[in-house]
Amino acid sequence: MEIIIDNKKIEVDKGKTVLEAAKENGIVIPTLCHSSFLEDVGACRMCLIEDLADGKLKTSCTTEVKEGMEVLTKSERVEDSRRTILDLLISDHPLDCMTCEAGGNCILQDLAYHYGIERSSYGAKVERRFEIERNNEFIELDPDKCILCGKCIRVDQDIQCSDAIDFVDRGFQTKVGAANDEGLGGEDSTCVFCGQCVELCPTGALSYIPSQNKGREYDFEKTVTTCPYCGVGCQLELKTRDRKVIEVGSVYREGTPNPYGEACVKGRFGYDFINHPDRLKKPLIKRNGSFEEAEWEEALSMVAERLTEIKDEYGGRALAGLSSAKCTNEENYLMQKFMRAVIGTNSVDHCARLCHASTVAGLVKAFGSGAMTNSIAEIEGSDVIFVIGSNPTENHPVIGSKMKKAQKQGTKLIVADPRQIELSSLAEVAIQHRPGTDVALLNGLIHVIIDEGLADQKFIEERTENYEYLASVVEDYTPEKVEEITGVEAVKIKKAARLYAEADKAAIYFAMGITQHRTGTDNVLSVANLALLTGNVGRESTGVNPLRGQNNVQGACDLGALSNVYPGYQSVEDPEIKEKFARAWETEELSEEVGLTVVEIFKQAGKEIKGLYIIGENPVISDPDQRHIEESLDKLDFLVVEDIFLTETAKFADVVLPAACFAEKEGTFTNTERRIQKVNQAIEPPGEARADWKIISEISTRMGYQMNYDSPAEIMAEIAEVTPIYGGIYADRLGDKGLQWPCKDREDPGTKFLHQGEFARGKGKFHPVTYIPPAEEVDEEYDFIMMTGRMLYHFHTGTMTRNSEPIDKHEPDAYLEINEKDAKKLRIKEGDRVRVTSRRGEVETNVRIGERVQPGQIFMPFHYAESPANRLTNPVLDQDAKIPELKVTAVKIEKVKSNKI
Ligand SMILES: Nc1nc2c(c(=O)[nH]1)N[C@H]1C(S)=C(S)[C@@H](COP(=O)(O)OP(=O)(O)OC[C@H]3O[C@@H](n4cnc5c(=O)[nH]c(N)nc54)[C@H](O)[C@@H]3O)O[C@H]1N2
Ligand SMILES: Nc1nc2c(c(=O)[nH]1)N[C@H]1C(S)=C(S)[C@@H](COP(=O)(O)OP(=O)(O)OC[C@H]3O[C@@H](n4cnc5c(=O)[nH]c(N)nc54)[C@H](O)[C@@H]3O)O[C@H]1N2
Ligand code: SF4
Ligand code: SF4
Ligand code: SF4
Ligand SMILES: [Mo]
Repeated sequence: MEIIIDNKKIEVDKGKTVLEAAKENGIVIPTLCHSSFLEDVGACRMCLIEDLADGKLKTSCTTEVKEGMEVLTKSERVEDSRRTILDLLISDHPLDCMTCEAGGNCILQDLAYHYGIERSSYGAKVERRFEIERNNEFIELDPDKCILCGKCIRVDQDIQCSDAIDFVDRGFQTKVGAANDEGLGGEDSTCVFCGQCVELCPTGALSYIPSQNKGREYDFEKTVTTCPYCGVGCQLELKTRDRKVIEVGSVYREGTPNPYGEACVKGRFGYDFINHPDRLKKPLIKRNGSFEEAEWEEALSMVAERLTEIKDEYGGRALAGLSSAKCTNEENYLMQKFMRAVIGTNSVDHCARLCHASTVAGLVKAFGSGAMTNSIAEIEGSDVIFVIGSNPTENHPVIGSKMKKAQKQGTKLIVADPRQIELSSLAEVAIQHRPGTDVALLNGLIHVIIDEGLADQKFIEERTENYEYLASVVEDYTPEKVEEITGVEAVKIKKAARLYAEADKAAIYFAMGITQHRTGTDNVLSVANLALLTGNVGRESTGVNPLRGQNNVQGACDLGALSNVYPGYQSVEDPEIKEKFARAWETEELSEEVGLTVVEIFKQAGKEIKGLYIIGENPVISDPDQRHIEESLDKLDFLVVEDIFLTETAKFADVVLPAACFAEKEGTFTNTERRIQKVNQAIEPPGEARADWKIISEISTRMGYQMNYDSPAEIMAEIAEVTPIYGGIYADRLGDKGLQWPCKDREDPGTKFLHQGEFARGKGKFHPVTYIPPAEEVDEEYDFIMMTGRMLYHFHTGTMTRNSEPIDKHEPDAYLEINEKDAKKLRIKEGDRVRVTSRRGEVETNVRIGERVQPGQIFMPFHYAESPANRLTNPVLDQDAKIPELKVTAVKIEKVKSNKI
């Protein structure tokens, strides 16, 4: 339709608001309470316009366009009203703009300046009416500066879905407040410090508590880049000054994993590690048992010489490399190329082995591709979401929020987790099965679906194979039998089965609760069976979605940092593929023998393996059976560790090389939905630290294999040539929102969801599996089952989050979760210290009592070097995927010391 704004004719779509129409046509209407992705409430009245039809002033954010409508956005009446509104707003607003944290980043200040209002004509003396709330490490609220626009509340409730804040209604004393008005850090507060409310606040009412003298918004340089923590791949804006990251702002961009500027506490506040004084700044060489600083030249030559010596003496297979899911795609590509083309071994692996190795093994068998089938943006469209062995609100928080949003809008959740996680409380069916019984549970669901005729026969006939075999194997798994194995009531199993099978679009999301078992691959196959049975693959908002963990674990796998495949999952055992890479890389070193995996490398240390090159991994804390890992590292002839900190692992090294972190280099990360996104350099590396791709190239060149890349873009171009799924990925094509593989050539726009019409392997294949119990079960001595995993605030071995001040202050101590009933039996109270012992070792930690875990089970995060969960874990492996059983360990618990407080 046609309307006239400020005497200008404008074409506009029906259903738009006047504000939107104006914005689309470059006409600026000031707003305070509006945001393009939040519901408009017309609260601030700054966006007034004059409607010439009736002469009335209307809020443009809530007024829909009408054919032939004529409005003025800057008439005298409009501008006068705005001035009056601002005057009023400022009448009780403290005018400490000179010292206000929001200075330079305050819409109210900008508007007051624009409308020439220096102080309120109402002459009110601004007195403090409220206390400033600062009872947490991250965010402060100064209610006196609040103009009650409600943006913070809307983003908290509608996007973040934490329902942490609301108006606390006391008439004139109305303000924004958290639970019981006890502040965001209050005991009952549900705030998770994502910072989205701060980002949208148009004044200084909500602000970040700066950990340093941060300066003004206009002093900052700004660089958009990809978050270095989890696989969601949020886009973040690094604000920097004097070579330091000072603050992390939101990026609002359609088509990214976080279009509404979403983030979690780690992405938002976990940046102090970048400028931490302990960052490695110079290479270190160990002499007589202690490290000495060295020049790059000496360190690189030493690494090249020692690796060459070992290779000459024992052959390339005596060396192994661990690549890094923290590093870029380009760096992972170079690392595996170096190990294969220069050293001559396929023993290059990385933490995916401890993570989703079983996913890749299982899904390749079932579908032909191991990646997440669908995209993050499709979450909202699912009718049912089945979350099994994944705790998204803590570990993929932006995805967790999207699930909560979907649930608010009517999507039904099924959650299967031995613990009661946050999503369990929102679930239509919440299942708490015994750890390690997932195959039985999933077979039970499949049994009910077949039994009740709820399977998708058409899909099974047209698109799958091996169904009959599946049907015969699950016949045994009656709900009653499954109840015995899993501890889940038969009626609940039936209810979950019906809910999932009867949905039009049902999606499964899973992670470590499924993969980290000696039956990890079986678990994944069971998940795939369930989806195939009901036709929930190859369509929008359905699928089998492994949530990938590290920021670039998807990319590290894609680019061949795995001991059995070249980039693009091309088998090392296939002679033709080997030939192709030998030609492309101009080398004769390539081996057709599958290399050793992470855990196997340590098992062979001192035997088959003499030297190890570790980039960006900290296995002393992250691998199972710590004592064994330490002994293995000791047995090596030569260890080189390339990291950003002197980690527990680096301490064992002969040479330590200082690496640049994500904020200090260029490249790309691939997120969980297969989206390749840019990593942009914001600051220079500290001291003499260098980007990993440069370090690998230098070592390679010194070993006689030239690597002379000018930039990561040049490496990406080489990747595209040898990696069909990345065939169309070039740095210049990535733009603002990246590209999702498979992307075969420069014209290919990438792929939103997989297996549409046909599976990557042709037909989807059912793989019936039978239930095998975990390797360790409780006995008289070890009478608890310990699960290990993560919590919201910390990341893995803590090098990043525990070196980020506000986060570490908020969550300083190691702990385990135990059920109230067990605590009572053991006579332990909250905060008591206990000793946890397994067949492999013991640790001490503090107790958190609650109902998150069931009796007989405990949960321990593995983030804490002082109480390392992996001192206890069992290195038993899944035979297919070689993933260790990190989720089930038999332990005993003894009280050591009472909590004094
Ligand atoms: N805050 C934070 N976020 C992270 C990380 C981090 O360290 N910290 N790490 C990243 C990485 S690399 C990864 S891989 C992901 C992991 O993300 P998740 O897989 O979500 O993390 P976990 O806490 O290891 O395990 C998930 C859940 O599995 C449950 N579980 C335990 N045993 C079983 C079982 O036998 N069956 C089932 N069905 N469930 C079980 C646990 O109770 C837990 O809630 O997180 C990523 N995101
Ligand atoms: N008990 C138990 N153990 C587990 C798990 C579990 O659930 N339970 N989960 C497993 C899983 S899923 C995973 S993924 C692993 C993770 O295990 P790791 O990968 O070992 O853990 P991180 O702490 O992420 O290690 C990353 C290292 O890279 C460094 N780093 C960061 N950025 C850069 C960079 O740009 N360059 C270089 N060179 N280094 C950099 C960091 O300082 C850190 O030392 O842990 C596994 N271990
Ligand atoms: S920080 Fe996040 S969770 Fe906390 S109140 Fe603000 S939007 Fe809500
Ligand atoms: S705190 Fe900020 S965003 Fe929230 S209502 Fe007040 S002014 Fe608006
Ligand atoms: S959800 Fe993941 S990617 Fe996003 S900010 Fe948090 S840690 Fe970073
Ligand atoms: Mo992981």
